[in-house]
Amino acid sequence: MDVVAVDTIAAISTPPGSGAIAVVRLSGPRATDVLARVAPELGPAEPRSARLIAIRDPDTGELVDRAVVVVYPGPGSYTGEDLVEISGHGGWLGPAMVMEACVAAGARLAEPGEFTRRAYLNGRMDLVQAEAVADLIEGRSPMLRRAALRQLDRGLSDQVAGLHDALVQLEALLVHHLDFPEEDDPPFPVAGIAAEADLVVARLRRLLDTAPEGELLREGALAVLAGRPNSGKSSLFNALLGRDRAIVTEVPGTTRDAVEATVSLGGFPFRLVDTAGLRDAVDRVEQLGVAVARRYLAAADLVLLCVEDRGQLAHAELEFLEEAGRCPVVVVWSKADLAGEQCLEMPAGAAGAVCVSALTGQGMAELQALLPALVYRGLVEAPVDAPVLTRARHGRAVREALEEVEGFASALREGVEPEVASAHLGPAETALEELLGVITRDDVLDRVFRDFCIGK
Ligand SMILES: Nc1nc2c(ncn2[C@@H]2O[C@H](COP(=O)(O)OP(=O)(O)OP(=O)(O)O)[C@@H](O)[C@H]2O)c(=O)[nH]1
Ligand SMILES: [Mg+2]
Repeated sequence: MDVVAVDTIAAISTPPGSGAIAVVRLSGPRATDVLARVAPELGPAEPRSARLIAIRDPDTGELVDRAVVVVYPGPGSYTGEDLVEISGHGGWLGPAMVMEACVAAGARLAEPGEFTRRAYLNGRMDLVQAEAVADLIEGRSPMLRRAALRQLDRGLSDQVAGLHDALVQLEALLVHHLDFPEEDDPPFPVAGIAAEADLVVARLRRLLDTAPEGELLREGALAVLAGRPNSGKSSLFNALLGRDRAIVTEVPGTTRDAVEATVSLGGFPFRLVDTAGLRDAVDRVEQLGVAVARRYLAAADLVLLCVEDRGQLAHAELEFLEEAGRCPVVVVWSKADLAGEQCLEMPAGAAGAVCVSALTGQGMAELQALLPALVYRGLVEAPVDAPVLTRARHGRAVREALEEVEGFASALREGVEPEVASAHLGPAETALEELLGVITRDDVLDRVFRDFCIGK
């Protein structure tokens, strides 16, 4: 655990640059002292009420800015400590000067995420909620934001805490069983305890099932456009993005390098990649492009195979579908405006097939609805507020708990002494406690807060 925070920290909490307002935040035991030094005319400040006041250099008394200040006394503040917000004029210089004044008055520069880290250390939120704060700031898709807001509201925390309670309850049943005099029938036969454990296993598994898609929610699913040269990949790429990002020409082999852009489809994040048309290129640059395309394809979460020809699928395309197994491949019958309604049936091995015209927009809505359904399956169907595991850390902890409880249930069934079987429950509880940050090592904390911006 961290040592008790004694420093008073300061940071500019708004993004740098021109803007109407910039907020400098102070937190720590001396926050109000620092404020008194940079705002000498303030006098005693009423908690949580806004005052317009001159901000001055504490050494020279020179006017630095006029700002609105609010004092949030601990322990009811965001950080749990005395917290001050100084909302001054935005811009390149002003906020930095207010910040300098605060440092001259005794505050030190905050590290990334240090405000939220203090909130966590002071019990204002658990680790899962702190992570949600980071996702709210960084998240670029509506669905991640929704999951993060729900997580901040303790959605995931409550679920994990509930599972932890269930484990404690299992232990209690076991103790009750062991305490019972041998001559009587125990109220909780071992088989009954094993059945209770199965229920916990099922709950843990349901939660763990959200992990692969939940993690994609943070990173964006890698959707790669592939197909023969001139099949309309770049046109589709642009149509999905809603802007002309990739070059389109009638010359086969136009795209040579991979072009990547992020886009939100149905609220779900995708990293869309346009690639060089797959063929045995003679041109050296194009050959390299094809190699890059293949690397992307190997890592893809989803492939959009653009096919212009309504005749037979080419050998390479068929081969491609056969190899696909690892991730879903959607066949996009491209240039539908030229081909009319003549779309083929879904080829074997494809996860879907849609007739699309990047030119007229025909089929685009259908395609845009299909893609999230293929990649984010469970999340698309799940109730809006269902908690989601969005980080590898979450998945590891829940998997560990799951394996231990499974071990517990099967040990009981195999006739292992209940005292011995119960050794599985401790580690399962610990895994969930670590997930919530009830017990946490500093290196885990460092990793969680490393990605925060300064001032949060
Ligand atoms: N009529 C019509 N033409 C299209 C459509 N999509 C693409 N095209 C045309 O087809 C040609 C090739 O389009 P691109 O999008 O560059 O195809 P590509 O697959 O990226 O080609 P490469 O990068 O060379 O592999 C261009 O002349 C486009 O204008 C469409 O939906 N309808
Ligand atoms: Mg192209």
